[in-house]
Parts: sequence; structure tokens; C-alpha cells
Amino acid sequence: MRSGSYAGFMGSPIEEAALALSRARRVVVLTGAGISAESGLRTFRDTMEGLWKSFDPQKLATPEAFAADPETVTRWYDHRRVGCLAAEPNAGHAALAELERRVTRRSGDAGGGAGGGRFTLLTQNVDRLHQRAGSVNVVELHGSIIEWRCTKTGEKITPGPEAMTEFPPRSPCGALLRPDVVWFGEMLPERAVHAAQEAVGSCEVFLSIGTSAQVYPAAGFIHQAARNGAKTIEVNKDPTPISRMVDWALHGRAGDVLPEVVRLMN
Ligand code: BV8
Repeated sequence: MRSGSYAGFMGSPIEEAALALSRARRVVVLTGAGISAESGLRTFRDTMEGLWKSFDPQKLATPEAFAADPETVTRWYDHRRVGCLAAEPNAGHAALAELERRVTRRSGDAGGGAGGGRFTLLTQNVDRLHQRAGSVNVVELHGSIIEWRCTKTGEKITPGPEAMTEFPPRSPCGALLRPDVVWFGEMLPERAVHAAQEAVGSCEVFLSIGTSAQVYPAAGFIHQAARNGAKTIEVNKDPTPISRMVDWALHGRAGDVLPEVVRLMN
């Protein structure tokens, strides 16, 4: 971990991280499954009943798996979809929505530049809980499980809250429906990658929350931000491959740490 002292201020890591966020005009946040854990949604890796412990992602989260067994893949995804719709955003999601409001409310730069601060929330999550918590500038790097799309026309539909009854589901034209997520081996949406690159290229603070930092290209953004001189903060209940490289590693649950960071901001 790089030395944590910030602009001569010597406080605790969380106080220093809060000070950095209080002063930043361009902030990027990356979230992973860990921020939704306190909403009751299982993560992929970190617990015995993690999604990937019970299901091998290469058997379910790839186009090849869908082509080979569309019924099993769509049953798994519809099960998760219904769970996401039944879940509620938690205090961590709410704190990020408040952080966005504070950053974007900041006045123009010293040179009287127009517009307030810029806040970009990059998420690997497909559950749409950030949007339900009030976050506005959300970039869904890996798509959304709430929307599905026709494999023939690309038309998107939003199934209702109840579980599907036909597997694999079909679109009105008769072709298979698939979740509008990015599977392993698939390119991320071009608009999402462009938005991420643009935000990461100019951010002053990069905040990584609830991710094991192992899936690319999402896991590469913090390194790009650090190379561009951004201060980096991690919030995670466990150490990860980036815990030693960040300026401030805040160990704890996102639902506890994030509200405390916002409370400490001036
Ligand atoms: C691509 C949607 C071009 C579907 C997902 C280098 C460059 C580019 C690609 C690659 C590369 N190397 C390898 C690749 C291929 C691959 C990849 O990265 N593989 C990994 C396994 C090595 N990447 C791709 O295929 C990407 N496509 O780049 O296209 C290409 C293609 C092929 C080859 C080259 C280039 C597409 C990746 C997207 C896959 N789709 N999701 C779905 O949801 O089913 S990935 C999915 O898994 C998530 O979206 C997320 O990204 C990942 C899980 O990670 P996390 O979110 O971090 O969750 P995890 O459980 O792992 O960790 C949770 C963390 O939270 C833990 O640290 C835990 O301690 C913490 N935590 C738990 N509770 C709390 C908490 N923290 C705080 N508070 C708590 N309460």
C-alpha cells in the first residue's frame, strides 16, 4: 500500500480517503458483487455458497454454454433475475448515490470552468441496484440481468417480476431470448468501454468496492487510473490482489464503510 498521508493531513486511512473524496472534482467508482452482498445477493467467489462454487462459470456464463444447453443457462439466469428484482438496495448503494450528489454539486474549477464535479460509477454488477438507490451516471460494464434480448433481432425486453415459465424463453419472433449480460469471451459494450476509458483517463480519485479484482478488462481500470496519478481507495471485507497497491485499503463491509466515508466528508 502506498503511503497514506494526504497533503500533509495525517489522519486514519478512512479520514484521509474521505478528505481526498471531499476535494476531488473527478471521481470514478468500480463496484463488484460485494456491494450487493448485503442486499442478500450471492457473490461469485467469496463464500461457500458463492455462485461459482455451485456453478462453474465456464459452464454457464459463456456463449458456448448457452448454445449447448440454453435451458439450463436460462433457468440459472432467470433464478438470479427474480432474486435481483426481489432484493433491495442497501446502505452501501445509498452512500454511493449520496457521494455522486456531493461530487456533481461541487462548483466549477478554480478557473471558473463551467459545470460541477464529474462522477462515474462503473459496475460489474447486473442487478441494477445502483440505479434503484438513486445513482445516475452508472456504466454497466457487464450488461444487465433485468433486461433480456432476442438472439435474432437484438430487440430488448424487460420480463415481469415473476419467474419465467418457459425454458429456454423465446421472443415474439420465435428466436431464443438471452439475458442482456456480457458473458466470458464476449466483448464489453462499446459505449461502456468508451465511457469507462474516458472517465478513468481523467479521474483524480478511483474507488474500488466489493470486487475481487480478477475479471478483465474491468480489473485493469484501477491500474490505469493510478498510472495517470489518481489516488486509489479500496473497500473490501477481505484482502484482494489490489489491496497492497492502493493508497487507502479500507477493510470492512461496504454497507458499513461507505456511509462512514460519506459522514466524514466535509
Ligand atoms: C472480454 C456478467 C474480449 C454475467 C461477468 C485480459 C483482458 C481482457 C479479457 C481477459 C483478460 N484475461 C482473461 C480475459 C477473459 C475474461 C476474464 O477476465 N477472465 C478472468 C476469469 C481471468 N474476460 C472476459 O471474457 C471479458 N470479455 O474481455 O472480451 C476478450 C475475450 C476473450 C479473451 C480476451 C479478450 C468479459 C468478462 C465479463 C464476464 N461477465 N458477469 C453474470 O453476471 O453472470 S463476470 C462476473 O464475475 C461479474 O460481473 C464480475 O466481473 C465477476 C465477479 O467478480 P466480483 O464482482 O469481483 O465478485 P467476486 O465474488 O469475485 O468478489 C466479491 C468481492 O467482494 C470479494 O473480494 C469479497 O471479499 C468482497 N465482499 C463480499 N461481501 C462484501 C465484500 N466487500 C465489501 N462488503 C461486503 N459486504
